[in-house]
Amino acid sequence: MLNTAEILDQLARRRKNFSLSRDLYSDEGAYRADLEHIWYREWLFAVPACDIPKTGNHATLQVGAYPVVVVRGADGQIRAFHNVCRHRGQRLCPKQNGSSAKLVCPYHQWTYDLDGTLLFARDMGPDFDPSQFSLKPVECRVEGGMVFICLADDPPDFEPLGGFLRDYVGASDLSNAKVAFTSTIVENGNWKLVIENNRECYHCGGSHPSLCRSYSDNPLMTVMEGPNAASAEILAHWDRCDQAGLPARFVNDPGMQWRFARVPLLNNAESFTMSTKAAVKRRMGSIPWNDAGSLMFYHFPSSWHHFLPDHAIVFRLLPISATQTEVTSKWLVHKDAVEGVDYDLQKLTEVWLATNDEDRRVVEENQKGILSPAYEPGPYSPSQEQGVIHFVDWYVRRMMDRLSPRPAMAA
Ligand code: 3BY
Ligand code: FES
Ligand code: FE
Repeated sequence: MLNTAEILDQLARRRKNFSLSRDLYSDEGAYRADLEHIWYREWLFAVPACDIPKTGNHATLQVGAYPVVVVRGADGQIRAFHNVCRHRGQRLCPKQNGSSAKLVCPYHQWTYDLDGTLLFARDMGPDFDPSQFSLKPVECRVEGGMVFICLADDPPDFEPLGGFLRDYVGASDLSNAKVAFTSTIVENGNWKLVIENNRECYHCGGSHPSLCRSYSDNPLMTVMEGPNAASAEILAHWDRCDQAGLPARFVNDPGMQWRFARVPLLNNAESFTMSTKAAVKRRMGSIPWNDAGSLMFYHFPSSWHHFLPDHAIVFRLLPISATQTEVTSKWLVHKDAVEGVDYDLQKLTEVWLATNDEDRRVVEENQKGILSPAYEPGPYSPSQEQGVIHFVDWYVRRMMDRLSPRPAMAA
């Protein structure tokens, strides 16, 4: 297991524009450092707010060692808490999704209000002060209908991401959406391999026959230079969106942690379906046309998303171990769309269920090859894998920043 100095050394010696060392994709020490310095410190996408639409609805997620619960309160507010009972530490809410008027611990029934206050604890004696035993809060922000959490006590600034979420994702009006389907899979690969694979479409032609009916594998769709620099087709799409007041132009974090861009699909395809036509009769939000393309949003380290005219798909990854990653996908549709009438669930989900499984296999084979003593880091394609380079550069910068010894404070 690598120690901090050895991890720093591998990060410092990595060859620019090449894949990382085997250890950084598989070693237990490197994995623990990723948790400590990335996963426990960054904002993480948790769920779309419409996953918990009503008071008492909650959703859980496991971030490394930390179980977290996200709850909709009686005031409509969404809050996040450590999902750990303040009595003897039972995991409070065991299910991925649940609903209850109060949060009741399954062990000895300590009962918490939806705002985390301890309301009731049986037979705790006259000196017991329940106000000392509220659930521990987790930082939580909701913008554009997307819930983000951060485990750090001093989270990084959420702006300007929040403003772009309001504008770009706001156009899909997730407050009037519902979750039509959730899929959770485990990929036997390091979380960084899952992101790297997502950040390029060099593999799409060879791996994704159904996605390639509607999604162009032209790397210009995935990597852009700026709001006024893209292919003629994308620029024309942005002009058209501008005229309709639909946020579309490429915008990115200078540090490349996140990016938004609305891109056209292939040959005027409407949606990620086998027919390339819309899967849902009712459009979401204020999107004016069926061929408005996909608003692609990614945010390191934990999510990428597609917002289409007729539905949206949000993807969340969470590390499970050095070589295992959970990927949860949720398909969102207008809240009044009726399954079997306005959409067919199979037609809505089949392309990305297949794509996720194809990506799982790619990632698992990638991990197996990397575990070989014969593996050595290989070069990324400058035209096809620019998005991967952005991610790896972001990761290495963050880790080196946070792992580097700080000069001692003056006494
Ligand atoms: O879903 C995505 O965002 C990425 C973009 C390129 C490959 N993959 C389909
Ligand atoms: Fe929760 Fe005992 S551990 S009530
Ligand atoms: Fe893929």
